[in-house]
Amino acid sequence: MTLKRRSDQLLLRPSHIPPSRENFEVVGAFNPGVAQIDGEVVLLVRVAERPTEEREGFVPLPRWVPGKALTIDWLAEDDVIQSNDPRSVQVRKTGRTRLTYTSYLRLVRCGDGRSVREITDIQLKPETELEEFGVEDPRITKIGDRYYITYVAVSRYGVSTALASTSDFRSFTRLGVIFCPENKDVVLFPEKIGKDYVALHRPVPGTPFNRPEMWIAKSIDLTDWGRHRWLHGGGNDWETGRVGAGAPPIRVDGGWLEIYHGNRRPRRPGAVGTYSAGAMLLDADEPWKILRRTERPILTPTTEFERIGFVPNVVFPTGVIPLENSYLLYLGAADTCCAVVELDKAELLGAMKEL
Ligand code: MAN
Repeated sequence: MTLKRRSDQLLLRPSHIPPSRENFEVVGAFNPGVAQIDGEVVLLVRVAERPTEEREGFVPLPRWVPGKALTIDWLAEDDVIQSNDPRSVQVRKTGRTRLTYTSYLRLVRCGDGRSVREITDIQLKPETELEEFGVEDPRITKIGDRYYITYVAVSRYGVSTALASTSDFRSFTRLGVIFCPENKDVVLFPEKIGKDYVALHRPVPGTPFNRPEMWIAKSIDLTDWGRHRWLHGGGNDWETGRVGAGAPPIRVDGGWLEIYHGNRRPRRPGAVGTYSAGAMLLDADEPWKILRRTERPILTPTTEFERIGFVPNVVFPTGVIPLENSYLLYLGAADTCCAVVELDKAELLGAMKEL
């Protein structure tokens, strides 16, 4: 049984965001990083856009030229392999993946966090050669008086995770790639544990020894990460495909609360498989120890906006704001929209068991 939702609210649809250029359409406004600044909830939303122009017999694949603008590589249809997954194609000659869209990040102000107040022009766009296919899926952690944003950087060199920081959500300082390909779902803990900063990350093994699973690492400066340990590999039926950190961990009684995602291994090859959310409690001082975990997901795709979209049946938690008796959990829905779900605090904490 999933948790009862006190409320769920669709915050943003792609149609709410104007395309950033002519001849492009917004296909997703999803997977938002979440922070509170000056008493207001702000989202850094992943905006995915794709070209609208069509050329008979060709597939348009967007790419940022570092230091310049966005360009489109037109590949002949015969030169690419298309699958059931609309997000990417494979280039026949090289066997490499290209995305059919490109993503950038855009700041949206949400007042008390339950509705959109302003879609701003503040953007974090791809800039470096390691970001040429897009920047995606930001997670935000306030450490001291700065906000640190981990985000996915996609390029011909693979899918890595980079770090940026800001004090005001107007200008951003890029701190470079912190986890090399393939690694995503990186979230930072909001304070040092002992002498170290701590991150959860999710390497994707290239050999079939294992599936994509959650790891934990330490750093003395937030940019050089080491002392890695394996943390969690799924185990229940809803998380047989892949697992990854969702919201940055928050401190609760007895440890750290981590709300993560699990993907059920798809039956059809090329399909994506349902994404659900679960929760785990990590030890306060030794966060590589899982004290308790939810056996069943706390959320599965149930609303129309979670079930129908660019990638159907996805709830992808990316940030949490604690209120007095509840949590506002922010999520990407169906790789298309942003939503916020309110969950009862006691019910969520009580759903985690020693497994
Ligand atoms: C996966 C999905 C996509 C994403 C690519 C690259 O295919 O998460 O949304 O664009 O990886 O990160």
